[in-house]
Amino acid sequence: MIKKIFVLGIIGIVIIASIAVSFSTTVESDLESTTVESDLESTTVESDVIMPSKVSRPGCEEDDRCYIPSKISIEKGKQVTWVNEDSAFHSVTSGSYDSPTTLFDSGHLDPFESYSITFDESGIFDYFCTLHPWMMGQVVVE
Ligand SMILES: [Cu+2]
Repeated sequence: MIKKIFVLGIIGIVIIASIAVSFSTTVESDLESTTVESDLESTTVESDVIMPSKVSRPGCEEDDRCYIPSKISIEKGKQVTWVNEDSAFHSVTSGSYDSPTTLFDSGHLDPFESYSITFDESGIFDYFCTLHPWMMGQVVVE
């Protein structure tokens, strides 16, 4: 009799343990799926200006499409976000290739990397890509 109770007890523990294990895996997989979702959200950065594909070769300057749009007008205090949609590195660097300034410099942006700056002063800000001198753009802050 005691042996029977003991065996039943063990079976009970095994059942409870397996329920607990399956419950915890459910929780884990839920956590994983939420992580994946938030990763997807973080990759969709809202861009104001993009570097389109194939601008690492000269030619885009002919129809002003190295940065799209190549000229953007914003209000003072607003932010501009650039997204590199090309498969090559690019930069957003203040000034021009012949006379760069130290106002801002994104450094080399990886494909699909973004860069944002808030403009607190009005003015016309030229910028270019340090890797591709023909890539030029302008931010007009009003
Ligand atoms: Cu470039």
